[in-house]
Amino acid sequence: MTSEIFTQLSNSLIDGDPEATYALTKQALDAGIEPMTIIREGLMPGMNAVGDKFSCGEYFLPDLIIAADGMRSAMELLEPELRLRRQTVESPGTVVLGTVAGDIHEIGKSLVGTMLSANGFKVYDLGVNVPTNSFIEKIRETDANVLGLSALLTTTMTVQREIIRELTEAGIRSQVKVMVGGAPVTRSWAEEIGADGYAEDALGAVQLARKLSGAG
Ligand code: B1M
Repeated sequence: MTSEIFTQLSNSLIDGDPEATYALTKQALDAGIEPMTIIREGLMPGMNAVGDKFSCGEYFLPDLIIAADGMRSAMELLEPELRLRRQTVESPGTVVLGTVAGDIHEIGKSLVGTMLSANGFKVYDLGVNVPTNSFIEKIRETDANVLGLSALLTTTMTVQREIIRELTEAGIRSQVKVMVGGAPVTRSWAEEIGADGYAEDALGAVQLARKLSGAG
């Protein structure tokens, strides 16, 4: 039953049926499946398959948009459940988070934000297509100790590097640890641009933010 529902969930994204995605997510939660397992085993494979079909020209932009609608409707159900599973009481740190300028991919960044909040971090999520100076202003305003930069496009990964340079120019590089992520981002890219860490997924982002905050 469990693997069947994951296949159905994945197919509902591939078939562009957000109502089915919502209903199946609810069914999986009602069956007692952990929200993170639903994301990892059911939803991510579906989104990746949609991305692959887009890459090879089988799917077009409207297909991406409708798949994102399905994923968002599932997240409406899953986010409160993830928050309920909050694991710590004392805040390990403050994170300013956003998707870099020129990039409007939201879902993965928001999932990272939800998981950080669920693990006690104070999170300022600036949204998508965030101008560099907005990151800098928010770090100054909140005294954040971690900056999380998401980028989903090879063309916007380079903005992560620009932001790190701007932090140095603004004289605040030493106050904040920078973690980077997003589908095209790699550990070696993070090293190349002078980031303090790279996380592959939302759970990894929590572990990394804890480490960068000296909490784990
Ligand atoms: Co876009 N898109 N998209 N898209 N899209 C990708 C990223 C792409 C890989 C699809 C493909 O061709 N295979 C491709 C990028 C190719 C490249 O540059 N290498 C692509 C493209 C080309 C584009 C457009 C340029 C298409 C066009 O207009 N011709 C355009 C760009 C718009 C822009 O940003 N300027 C575009 C637009 C869109 C939509 C708006 C339609 C929609 C996004 C809707 C939204 O977010 N509200 C969309 C979607 C849905 C996708 C795919 C299919 C799915 C992304 C997603 O939500 N995944 C994607 C294909 C793919 O990723 N396989 C694709 C689910 C999400 C939970 O995962 O975001 O990877 P993800 O986040 C993960 C990890 O990456 C990580 O943790 C998350 C959870 O595990 N992570 C972090 C993310 N941020 C992190 C930060 C961290 C740490 C970890 O620390 C700070």
